[in-house]
Amino acid sequence: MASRGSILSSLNLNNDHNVSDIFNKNNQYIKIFWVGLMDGDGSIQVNHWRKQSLQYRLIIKLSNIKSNYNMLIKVAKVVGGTVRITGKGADVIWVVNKKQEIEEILKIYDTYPPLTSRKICQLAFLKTCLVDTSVETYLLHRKLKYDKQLTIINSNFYLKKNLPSYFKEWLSGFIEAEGCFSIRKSNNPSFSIGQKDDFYLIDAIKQYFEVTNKLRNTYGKFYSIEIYKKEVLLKIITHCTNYPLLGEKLESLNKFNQKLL
Ligand SMILES: [Ca+2]
Repeated sequence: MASRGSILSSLNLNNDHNVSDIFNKNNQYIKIFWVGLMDGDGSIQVNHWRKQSLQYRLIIKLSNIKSNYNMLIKVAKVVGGTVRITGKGADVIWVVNKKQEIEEILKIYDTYPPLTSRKICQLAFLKTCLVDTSVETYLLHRKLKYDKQLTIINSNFYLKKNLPSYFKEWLSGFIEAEGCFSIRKSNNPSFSIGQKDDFYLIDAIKQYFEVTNKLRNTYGKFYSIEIYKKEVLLKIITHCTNYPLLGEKLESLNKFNQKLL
């Protein structure tokens, strides 16, 4: 058995390296998680001020509960931006208004692009307006903001066959935004997730968790899956343990987990 002293010295030897390693890994995780969270609950906005100048904004608005607040603080520490309580205390928002800070944050998207067609369009529009800051260009392109959405959807049809390398981390951010762990008393526990327009994303998630039920197209162009099978639910829980949820959904996952076991 190793003596106490040798264990301590070997720990010390690796300590600095490990701490910075874990720190970097964690930061990387938060960045990709943020991309997924933005895809579900965020908004990339450009507005004009009295037709004189352009204003840029990244924003995530959530219900103001402690877990969401803490999550957005974590995001702000790694990604940037600030966290504020609004809506007479009902909402917590993460927001960035400064052009320079936005440009810095957009570098994350260079490595980890958004995956929803809507966010891809919003990002392209923002980039156009950051380069050409005239209100005329803004007004012209605003009308065309979502023109390429259908093309994007079609070109991603087989996303499931070629998942991006950051899909797992992204998915946890997206589940935090759009997933639903249902533990209604009358029903069996279920997990559901859906998205408007983006068939390819729900299809990719379906494949990733090896879900066998059919993808639902309940109303209009909203695509979703609802899972009751315990085997698959356990797979989802395992995923969300390895790639942790960070806000309100972490709480509902914990309750869900207790119900399921
Ligand atoms: Ca949501």
